[in-house]
Amino acid sequence: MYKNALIISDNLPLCKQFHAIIKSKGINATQFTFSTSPFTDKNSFIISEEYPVCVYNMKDQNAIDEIMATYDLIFSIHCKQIFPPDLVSKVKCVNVHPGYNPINRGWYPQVFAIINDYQIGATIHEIDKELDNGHIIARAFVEKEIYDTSETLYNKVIAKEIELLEEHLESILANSYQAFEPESESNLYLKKDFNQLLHLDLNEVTTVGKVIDKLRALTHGSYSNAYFIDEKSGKKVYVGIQLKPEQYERD
Ligand code: 0FX
Repeated sequence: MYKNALIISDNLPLCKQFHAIIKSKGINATQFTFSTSPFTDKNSFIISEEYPVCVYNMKDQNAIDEIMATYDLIFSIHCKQIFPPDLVSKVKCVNVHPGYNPINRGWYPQVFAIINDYQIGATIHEIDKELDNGHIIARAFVEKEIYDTSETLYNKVIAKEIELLEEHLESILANSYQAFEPESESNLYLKKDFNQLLHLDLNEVTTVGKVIDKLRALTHGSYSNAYFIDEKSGKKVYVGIQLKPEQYERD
């Protein structure tokens, strides 16, 4: 049984869910510490009174040394920092990934799943020296619909991540799970690949289907993603899409 687990994250809602799972299962053989990256304001990252949040910068060797000396298990729950090789080879590090590995490795998986018509889901895996690549502890698909946007699909993936955590947390803490190697066929997208999608070329010749797919892949709540340039002002004009499947009423 791992005794001292560190959770490092830049995603507050997910950490709150993680905290709720610990509470609901009454786990007390493992001590948990929550932390963020320097990217996130720790003062607004409030989980509960009993869990003060610290900050770890993975580029700071002193922080890495402290982590290695203190914790025997680390969870990355949407942590925006890359874990250094030294850390992942010495301490068990587990990542909760919003994609189905190895189909959806990397950044904003649901965006690329819509654009490329890949299946998608969620994965809990061990961290190795490559991105979203380690042995798989648990994974599951979600249903992707032709009317999903990035946001609606993301919400299904997050719900699946929470389901997987609920199901597998105890076996991870007890180190009693069976992990397996991911298949070799994989897709990896980075932040720069997402950024390259954003500028819409008004003269591009394509199909209506591809335009709809691109716009729904880039429609996510209030984020300003896809844009074209207004030639008159030189300003960006942001574009989103609304998809409304017909509601059937049975006689
Ligand atoms: O925390 P997270 O959901 O996850 C992201 C990556 O997708 C994941 O692969 C990585 N392991 C993790 C560290 O970071 O990211 P987020 O809360 O910044 O964004 C959530 C969704 O919001 C994202 O999937 C797409 C959408 N989004 C986000 C931003 C910042 C946009 O559509 N536009 C944006 O500018």
